[in-house]
Amino acid sequence: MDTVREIILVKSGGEAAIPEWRRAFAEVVPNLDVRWWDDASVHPDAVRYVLVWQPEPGRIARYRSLRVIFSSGAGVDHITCDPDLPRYLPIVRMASDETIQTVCEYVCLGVLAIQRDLRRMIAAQAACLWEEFEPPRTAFQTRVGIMGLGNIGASSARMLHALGYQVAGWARSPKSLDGVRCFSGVTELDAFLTQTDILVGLLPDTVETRGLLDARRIAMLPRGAGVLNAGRGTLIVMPDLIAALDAGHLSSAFVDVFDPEPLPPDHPAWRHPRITVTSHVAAFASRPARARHVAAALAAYWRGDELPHRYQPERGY
Ligand code: OXD
Repeated sequence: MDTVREIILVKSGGEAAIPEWRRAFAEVVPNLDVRWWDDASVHPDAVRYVLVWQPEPGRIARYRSLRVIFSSGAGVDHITCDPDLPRYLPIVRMASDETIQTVCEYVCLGVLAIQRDLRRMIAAQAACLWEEFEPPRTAFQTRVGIMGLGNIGASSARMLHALGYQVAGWARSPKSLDGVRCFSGVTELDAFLTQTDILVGLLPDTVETRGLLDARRIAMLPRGAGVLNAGRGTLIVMPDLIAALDAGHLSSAFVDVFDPEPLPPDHPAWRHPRITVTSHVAAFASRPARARHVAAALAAYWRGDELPHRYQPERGY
């Protein structure tokens, strides 16, 4: 391993987070010099790595000696949307153990909320109403369909399976996962949707996923189905989702990601009685967990191995 302290610029959590990033990196890669994104004393040619969330367009192109871009989030669209991004640079997705765990927790939270009709319980409390009601079905009788079977989708499938749900999954290309009925490609999407009581969106934003869940596909879900989205907001045509809720075709939705974000204050989703809106909070990883993930990727890079969790432009994630 190189003994020179190589510079990593960090734009994640603001300047106030830098001392914690330094402590976290010192534990796992002590030879890394951790600097704040806007540290004026850093010469651009000295920057070897960046760890970023929503870097300003044009900024990364300034670092001519940059070797690897680390995304501080699970997705990379906040980086690849930069028209000036040098396309040859490798980008590593954040897939820390805590990132995966927290999204899976969110998925279970939302699926349970939809299945047990948590919104109805909250509404009853708000009205001081002692309302006893039965859930229409148990987890054993509920078919959950996960769109996106990467690390997060596969782990979510395992957790949901452990809760008793019948789990299916849909991915771009064929997959095989224990206990999960797998569907793939656009040709199998309709069949997957018709057998899904609660749909879980965990897809990245790509040309192929944009607008995939439109009125026609939402109509393929059985009447009374619920929808959860924790991938990217571009997956769902929101007016179509709202129309399906208003028409009673869908029972409820639990949504963490929107297009655009932040969700504008006048967006109907905020006040819709059947939509739970959360503010892109599904994935959360502590700085030490993210530093460990970066350190493991750097160790592979320094050994000359393939970078793990590398973004593949031809796939779009
Ligand atoms: C993301 C994240 O990429 O929150 O969505 O990590």
